[in-house]
Amino acid sequence: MLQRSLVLLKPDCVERRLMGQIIARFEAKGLNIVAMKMLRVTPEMSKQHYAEHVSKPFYPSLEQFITSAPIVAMAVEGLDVIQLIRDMLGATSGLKAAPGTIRGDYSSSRQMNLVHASDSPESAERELKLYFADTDFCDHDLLITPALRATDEA
Ligand code: FUP
Repeated sequence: MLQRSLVLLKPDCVERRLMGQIIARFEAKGLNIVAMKMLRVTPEMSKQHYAEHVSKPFYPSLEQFITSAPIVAMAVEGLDVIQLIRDMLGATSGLKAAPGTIRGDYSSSRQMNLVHASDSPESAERELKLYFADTDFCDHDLLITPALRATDEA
């Protein structure tokens, strides 16, 4: 099924100048970036984004981190892309993520794990609204789509 996922390149990714390498992995996989912006997450946005974690002991440190420097937010489109990107990221902690995954290759931290991606269609819908207005999306069919998959796969 064609889906969209919210992907965030977190402050550690921006600071470490890994944005290009990580975006390149999504592009090389054949995924379609349909919205993208750099922004600073505010404490209010952090509490909305991480609503399920706000009462947890690690939340203050997580908020301090996610608001510490700019991030890049992207809407990434593709077939079954929500689970696909989660698989590309690997386990939450870079110490546990398998080699070959983004976190497994570039992160050695549980908090500074470089990239966020939505974990379900419901999360994706909620999170995309937090970062993007309807007018931010640039809908376009890539000319190379016929080279990426068969027509009956869509
Ligand atoms: P994920 O869905 O893989 O991004 O991970 P979670 O929703 O479980 O956690 C959200 C963020 O909180 C993660 F990016 C890492 C951070 N975190 C901590 O900093 N400490 C913890 O003990 C657990 C998670």
